[in-house]
Amino acid sequence: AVLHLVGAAVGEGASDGGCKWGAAALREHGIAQALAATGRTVTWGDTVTAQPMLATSRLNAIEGFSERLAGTVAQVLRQNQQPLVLGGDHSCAVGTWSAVAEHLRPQGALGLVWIDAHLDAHTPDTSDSQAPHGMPVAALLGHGSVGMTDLFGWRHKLRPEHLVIIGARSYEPAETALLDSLGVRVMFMPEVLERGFAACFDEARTRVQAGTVGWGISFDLDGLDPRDAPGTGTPVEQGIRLADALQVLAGCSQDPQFVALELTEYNPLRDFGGQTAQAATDLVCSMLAPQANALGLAA
Ligand code: DIR
Ligand code: MN
Ligand code: MN
Ligand code: MN
Repeated sequence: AVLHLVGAAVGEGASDGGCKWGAAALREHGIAQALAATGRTVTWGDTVTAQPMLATSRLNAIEGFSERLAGTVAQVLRQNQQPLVLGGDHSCAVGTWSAVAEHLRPQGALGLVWIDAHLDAHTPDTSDSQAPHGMPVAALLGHGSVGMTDLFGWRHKLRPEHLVIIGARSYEPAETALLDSLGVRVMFMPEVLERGFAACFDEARTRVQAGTVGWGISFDLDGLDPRDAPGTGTPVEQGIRLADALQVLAGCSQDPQFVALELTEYNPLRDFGGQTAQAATDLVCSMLAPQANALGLAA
């Protein structure tokens, strides 16, 4: 399918707004050309921009943005193209995956692998920071503000058994409490280090494919080790190594059930020398390449 890049220019969901410029910086870095060089047909769509000036609060700004991003992604899917959403802070996941769930709904359920140092499972009631980028997992599971949970007029875009989180190592008790109560499978970083990312991703993919009609990956760049990707909104030590991710995720989009990819939390203001832009570019090329080893050889 044609790969359709959608810029999600949102930084208002995080305390440091630098991620708002992430998609534009990746574009400047040449992410589309790199993807085309793997053999994919690539097109750039509109960039969806959060408009805080029109909103009554930060949450309200993200709600309005989510709805517009969801509309854009839904349209890409209706054209039978494959969305690659480029963040932006991770609050963009609400719009992206609500649209994918809406698109799949007539056929069945959505599966999602969530790679992140964080759990992003707060609601406005539990979050100390009140930062919406800490809330998208909860919202997709049906918990949080109605403006984030009920896009397209329905709730529970994601069933707990269709979600796996990999790489978590920074979170609050309210988040684990919610995810525990729902029975979400979380692979915390100690498990990833012990079993290896390959075994973890394999299990995650099997789980999100079971009982679903389509699946995707939401990749928060802070899931990677800061030695490999320092240019993110909130880096946390001891993450997934880039070399492992490149190898394990290579060609994952070739699965006929793979619907969409989202890459978030790239912060160009913290990316000195472009190391993280290159890591992000290599990562999406590996995942979206039409042949499994197109990038694996270079990695
Ligand atoms: C923290 C940090 N749990 C919060 N969250 C995220 O503010 O809710 N950082 N997602 O990237
Ligand atoms: Mn995140
Ligand atoms: Mn994160
Ligand atoms: Mn985040």
